[in-house]
Amino acid sequence: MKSYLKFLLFLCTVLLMSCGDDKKDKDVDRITIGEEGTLKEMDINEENNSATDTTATSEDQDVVEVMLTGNDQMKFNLSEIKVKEGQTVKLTLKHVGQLGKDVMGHNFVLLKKGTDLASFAQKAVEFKSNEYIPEDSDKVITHTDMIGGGQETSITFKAPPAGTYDFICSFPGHYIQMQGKFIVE
Ligand SMILES: [Cu+2]
Repeated sequence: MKSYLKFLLFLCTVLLMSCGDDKKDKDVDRITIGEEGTLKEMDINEENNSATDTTATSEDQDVVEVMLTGNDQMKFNLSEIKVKEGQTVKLTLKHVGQLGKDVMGHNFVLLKKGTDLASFAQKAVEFKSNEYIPEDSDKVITHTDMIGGGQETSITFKAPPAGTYDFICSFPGHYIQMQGKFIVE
């Protein structure tokens, strides 16, 4: 009887031990898989992030595209344009109205800091032959052509030093409604 009991005890112990070992092995396996999985996911994420960053660097920091529209109601779609210092700005002006250039012409004129808009616009009226850009003005940083309904025009220029500038449409009377801030950060 005693040896039979001992044998039972031995069996139980072996069974318990092996059960315990199985559990441990499984746990260990799971942890390993989990860690590997996590590591892989992290690696993939890091690769994706760095790839996105690289793309953002080449596109967003070097060249920025701005789409500005003007309509028959004498309105720009943007009252504020934000770019970063050193960026190359590709600005497209689109006239989404139907009226002609002679009655509802629009342009984009970027003015130097501190330009008095009223006096600049007043002067611009005298320069119809030059699409309302004063030829002798030192206030203009850059400007587009004057366009009419259905037309569009683009200019590419380097963003001026950080600061806040004004942009207007210099067609007679338009600057009152058609003006905005060009912010270089
Ligand atoms: Cu205009």
